[in-house]
Amino acid sequence: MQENSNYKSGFISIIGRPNVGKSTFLNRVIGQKIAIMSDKPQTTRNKIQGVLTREQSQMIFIDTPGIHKPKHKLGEFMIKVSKNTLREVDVIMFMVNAEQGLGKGDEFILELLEGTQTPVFLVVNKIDQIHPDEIVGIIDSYKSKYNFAEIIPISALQGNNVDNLLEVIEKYLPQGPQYYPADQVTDHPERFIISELIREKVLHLTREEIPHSIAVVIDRIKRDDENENMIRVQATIMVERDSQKGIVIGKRGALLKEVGSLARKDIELLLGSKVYLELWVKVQKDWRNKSTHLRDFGYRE
Ligand code: GDP
Ligand code: MG
Ligand code: K
Repeated sequence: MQENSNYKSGFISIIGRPNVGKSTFLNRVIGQKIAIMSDKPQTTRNKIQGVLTREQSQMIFIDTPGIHKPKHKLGEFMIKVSKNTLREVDVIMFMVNAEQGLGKGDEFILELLEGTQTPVFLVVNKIDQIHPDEIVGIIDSYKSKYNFAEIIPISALQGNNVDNLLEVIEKYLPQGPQYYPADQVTDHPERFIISELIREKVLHLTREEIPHSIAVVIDRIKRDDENENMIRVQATIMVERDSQKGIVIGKRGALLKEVGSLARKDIELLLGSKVYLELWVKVQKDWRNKSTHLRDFGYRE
């Protein structure tokens, strides 16, 4: 976890019609590894597409299900999920294709964005395919439909202006911790289950004393260097207040110890290996503001 108080972190939703270049952009900024992730079938859950860790910020790019295929029938539920997600991210990147005009798919998305308080960036991609003089006209056609916070032309394929886009996104992120270790580029299914197991023990052992606003962040899952039959799991229990920290730790650490011992047994069953579990407790104010996403990513409200 980053302790630097100037550190920024937040969620960015990339939306846009198919083939505008969303995956290409993510691959460019995060790396080839996530290509497979983003082509998985859609579910109703928001999922992380990639985590970009920079010197002063961490950007968590998330998928917004239900918004990528506007031609398909979307249930009310999917639309609601999308709208909730869009309301709660820090930046929405609306990506369009400079080669094509504003189409029905774009209009559908702009309708969904209506009334959203979240800043929306118009990202005009594939500028390598057009003459520079054409950019203004393309931008104007979109500008007349929506009040964008920023308008940024890029080429995801060639990399033009992508660094600038990242700089601007960074400006819009709130102060926050580095949620993910720097070497983690995508989410890990086991991570979610492990965080749930730990959280469940905390809630069980503290009963009513701790509201459900605790969250568990898995900092690391790693095979032990010396003993290959042992997996080391490091996790941080995030609480909102100092008083809650005291409750979770317990008298002389007794409660935390019990949480660790019960959770470790479950994690050993899950991973089929001996586990060494290290737990920390950290106070993170305003945690709940981000709870909706975090719930989907293994940090539950
Ligand atoms: P997605 O459906 O929005 O994820 O789009 P993809 O990232 O899969 O890109 C669709 C196609 O557009 C691919 O063939 C990409 O190589 C191409 N593409 C993406 N970005 C650019 C760009 O900036 N310039 C050009 N010329 N092609 C691009
Ligand atoms: Mg894609
Ligand atoms: K937010």
